[in-house]
Amino acid sequence: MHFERLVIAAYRLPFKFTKLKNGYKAVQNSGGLVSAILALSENFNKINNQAVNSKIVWAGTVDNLAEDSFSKKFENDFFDIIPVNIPQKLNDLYYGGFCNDLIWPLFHYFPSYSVFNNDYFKAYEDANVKFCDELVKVIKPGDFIWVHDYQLLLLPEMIRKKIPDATIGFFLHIPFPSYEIFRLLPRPWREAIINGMLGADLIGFHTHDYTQHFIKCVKRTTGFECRQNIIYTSNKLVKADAFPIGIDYEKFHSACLNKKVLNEKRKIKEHLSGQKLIFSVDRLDYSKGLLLRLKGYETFLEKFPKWHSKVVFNMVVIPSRDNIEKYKDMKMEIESMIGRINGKYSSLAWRPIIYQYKSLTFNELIALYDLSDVGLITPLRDGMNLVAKEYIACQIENKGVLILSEMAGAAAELSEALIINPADNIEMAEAIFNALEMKAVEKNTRLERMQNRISSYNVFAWSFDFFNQTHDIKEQQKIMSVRYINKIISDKIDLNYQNAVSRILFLDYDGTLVSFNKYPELATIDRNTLEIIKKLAIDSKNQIVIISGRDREFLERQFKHVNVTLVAEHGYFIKKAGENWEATITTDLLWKEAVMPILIEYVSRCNGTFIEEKTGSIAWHFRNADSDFAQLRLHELRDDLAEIIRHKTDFEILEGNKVLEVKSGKYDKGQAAISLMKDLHFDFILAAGDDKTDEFLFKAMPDLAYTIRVGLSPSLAKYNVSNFSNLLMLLKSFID
Ligand code: GDG
Repeated sequence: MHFERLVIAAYRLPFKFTKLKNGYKAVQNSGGLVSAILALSENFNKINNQAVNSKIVWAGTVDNLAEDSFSKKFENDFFDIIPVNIPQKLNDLYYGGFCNDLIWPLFHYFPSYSVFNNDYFKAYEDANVKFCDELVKVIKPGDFIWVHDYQLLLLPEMIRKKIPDATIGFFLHIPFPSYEIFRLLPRPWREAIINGMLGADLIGFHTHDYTQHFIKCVKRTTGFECRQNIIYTSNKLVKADAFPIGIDYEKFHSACLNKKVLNEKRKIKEHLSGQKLIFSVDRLDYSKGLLLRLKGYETFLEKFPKWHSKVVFNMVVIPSRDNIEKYKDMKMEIESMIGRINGKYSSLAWRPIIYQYKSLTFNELIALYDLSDVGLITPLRDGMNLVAKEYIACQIENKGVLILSEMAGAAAELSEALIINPADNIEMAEAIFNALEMKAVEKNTRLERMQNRISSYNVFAWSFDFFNQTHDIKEQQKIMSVRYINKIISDKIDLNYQNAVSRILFLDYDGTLVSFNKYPELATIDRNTLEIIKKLAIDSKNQIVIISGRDREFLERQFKHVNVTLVAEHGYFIKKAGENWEATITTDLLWKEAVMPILIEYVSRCNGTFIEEKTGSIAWHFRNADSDFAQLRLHELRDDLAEIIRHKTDFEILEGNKVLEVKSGKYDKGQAAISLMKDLHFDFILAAGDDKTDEFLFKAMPDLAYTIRVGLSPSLAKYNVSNFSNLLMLLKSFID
């Protein structure tokens, strides 16, 4: 498979627009993502062996473009630029509102800062639609669409709806929170976000933890099965995985020795006059833990007076959102705390904190990274934190020590840093002391390991990895789709059906003819489906068999007056049309006495589960329980039951869709089906089912049978359909 062109969608375009006399000029920023994308595109062109390099398409918003210029075409040597126009009012509700007043604080574990406003969500949807509208105008077959970050969580699904076979990757740059936080979102928003993201083929996060949180949220929100980071949605496989973003290591490393940086370093050294330097740089934001960092530094000054006059802390805060009350207050608090600490500890010759509220030039930043003895990076939450990696890359002239918060995604990779809890001021104070006192050998060993790691998994390796994994999941989807019933196969089945003179159709009930309901008794058959079954059953060439794990009464109620054969309790009972129920076996059910108390115990040990007792079996349903917790209890329950099976061999365990059933071991759906076909000749056989219990049915079928598994799971069946409505379409085609 070839990806021929890269299409990036991110909230902000990495271009500055300069107004010229007759239009605008777009100047490219030199951020890590831009470099990575350029390298990735080169790789695309190499893989695809293209003579002419195709340009990368980049869609995003711009600040200073006049409205009438949005329809113009902007391009440079590498990019086709698609400016997305989000009118100011909409942007305030979308970006200022849903993104930054809700998702940002919530996903960074500040629920009390989150603002829940219905207008915000509507604006969020509208803005994502605007992105989608612009993108579908330019997307071509063979494109690889890469959507970035929390401003565009709904976009993958929107694109998928318009272009079903598009290749879409999504990467989240901020943390994905645990379900306990995520569930604070109103249910429709939660569902929209999860389904929006699942529109992608591959979903990337910075860490394994964020990936696991996401998977848990998927399970809780949609009920989809997930195995080894693969999510089995109703119509395709989606992979979620960790891709810790890297930096352009060489760019930072080599910059330390460039002339301008050397000049900056000289100026800083003159200013320092031999004092040790602690450095931090962050955007003004509550997630960065600025006040707690000051508290930790103050504790250090208190506990270790020998360092007074010998160390300065250069705290750089990059201006951000300071027109908003919350940020304004935070800035004032920071400045008053700095004033207090400086007031308390300063002397004529020494100020313990040098505070700058401004941006640095690239050269100033590199000089400070290299010269500082301690990098103090202590966010309360951070998706990754690139500053930590850049700091490590820039330790050349003066080898320093990184103190890093365990709450930053980067902590997972930079384990040789001094890892601290940002809320523990004593731990932070001691870490500063240890860093300042650390021997050169230890510093070097720690640095070398971290430098090796981040220089090899750099931003280029990161983007290639993402690209390759997208390719892999696409391949896996292809393998699955070979088994799907497509138009050609369904036409062939239909033709064979029409030509046959004697047919038998075995149809499972739950998940096959009806979708699942929270409570089994509410999963009743709908009128349209029943009409299809009735029409099939009227045809004298047909024998229709409803073959289910349900009890006799339920099936009879659903198919009253319909000319079908009913098989209840997985084959224990059979009722031919117009006849009475018959038991297929005689079995002793004494095992129930031993099993029932165990299942009752598991109902109380796992909230949301319940028992359904039938004549020949007992089922433990866990559809309504927390899926991970239920899985744990399921393992334990299997063990407990295995213990009894060792002594009593007359029952077996059957696992269906979110249900464990204990039944006598002497019958199954396969045997029931065989008994119904005995001594009869059929030239058309179809068997459809959705779970493990139907595998017995598939296994028992002769070669000529069309066996169909509803859903995406691997199966003995010859074919899959993605959901029960696709199966109904096939059945309907027989009578049409
Ligand atoms: C998101 C996630 C995740 C900072 N101050 C100056 C300056 N910077 C540059 C740094 C660094 C970047 O800004 C900040 O790095 P972050 O990691 O905080 O990145 P963000 O884009 O803000 O945040 C974050 C990241 O995405 C990547 O996935 O790590 O967790 O929140 O590159 O060098 N650059 C210059 N002057 C400054 O004053 N020149």
